[in-house]
Amino acid sequence: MIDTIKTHLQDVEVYQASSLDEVEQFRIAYLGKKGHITQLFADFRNVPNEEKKEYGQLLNQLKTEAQTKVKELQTQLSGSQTPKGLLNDITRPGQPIALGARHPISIVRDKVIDVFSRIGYGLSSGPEVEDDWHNFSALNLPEHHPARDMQDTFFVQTNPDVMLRTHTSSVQVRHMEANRPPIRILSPGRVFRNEAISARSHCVFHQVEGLYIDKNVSFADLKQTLMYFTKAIFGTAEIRLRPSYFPFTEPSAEVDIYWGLETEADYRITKGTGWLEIMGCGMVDPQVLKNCNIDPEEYSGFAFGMGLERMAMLLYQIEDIRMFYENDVRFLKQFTSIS
Ligand code: 2NL
Repeated sequence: MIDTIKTHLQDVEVYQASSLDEVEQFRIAYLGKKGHITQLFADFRNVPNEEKKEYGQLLNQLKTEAQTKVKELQTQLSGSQTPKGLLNDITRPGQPIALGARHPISIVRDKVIDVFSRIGYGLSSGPEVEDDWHNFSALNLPEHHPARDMQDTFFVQTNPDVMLRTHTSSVQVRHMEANRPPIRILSPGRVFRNEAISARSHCVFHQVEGLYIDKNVSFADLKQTLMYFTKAIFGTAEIRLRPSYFPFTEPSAEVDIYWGLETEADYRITKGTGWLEIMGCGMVDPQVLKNCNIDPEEYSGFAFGMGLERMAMLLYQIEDIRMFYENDVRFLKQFTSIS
């Protein structure tokens, strides 16, 4: 019986495994409930008295060595060796790569561009630092209009003729100056207002404006275009045009869509009316056409403007405008696309 233990001791000493599975088999064979060592402990009572001492010592030694061996092999095989084998496996599936996500403002802007491109609108861009003519005067903003005030406009180097554009209408003025009708353009871009930052407003935000000028363009054309647009973006063509005022359009209107009153949030968003203002629009004021060398007797047109932050907040249920500019990846990772 002592010889059996000695044989096991040798076997354990030389044992090598090439996988964790093999080590587990080894552990069960020696240390498991029905393993050699358990069995040898059970046989202890049958050992002749004079051999008991040596038997006990050797058996304890065997147990310790088997346990050490198992630990050793487990550490070895769960360390560098397993991955090395895997790395050599060319059939192994690739590791997922963390991808960046598009910014919600970019997603919404591109969606708006896509919707209008399908009815013939092209793109126009222009400078963010503007002069008084393109940002204000050509657009019929009278000299003492509040929008011209220091309170609302960022002037550059205190020069009253150099400012950050307060809307992308300035781009459309430049486009009209440089092109003959028919004109069908969108001007998306960053605009600047000297406003306190809050959950609802920011001093830098994004706009898309649109302009359509041709012979016989009517208010009915404007309404149809808006219905096509709201259907594509918000899924509803149920709109109403509320009379409003802009210095550069006449008549002017605010566009509301019927948002509905199904949830508590709908009551909050629509102030209990079910209607939601999404943009402003109007027929281009004849004086603005004249300012851009377009004859208002021959041509007419409409224009509209919307805030992209507002659109994105409605479409993605974002409560605070500041989220757009903080670049918190936990926020940015959430946006895929809008249907
Ligand atoms: C709004 C309202 C609007 C325009 C923008 C425009 C441009 C030219 C001539 C006439 Cl060149 N109008 N743009 C017209 C009406 C409304 O924007 O609420 N924007 C966020």
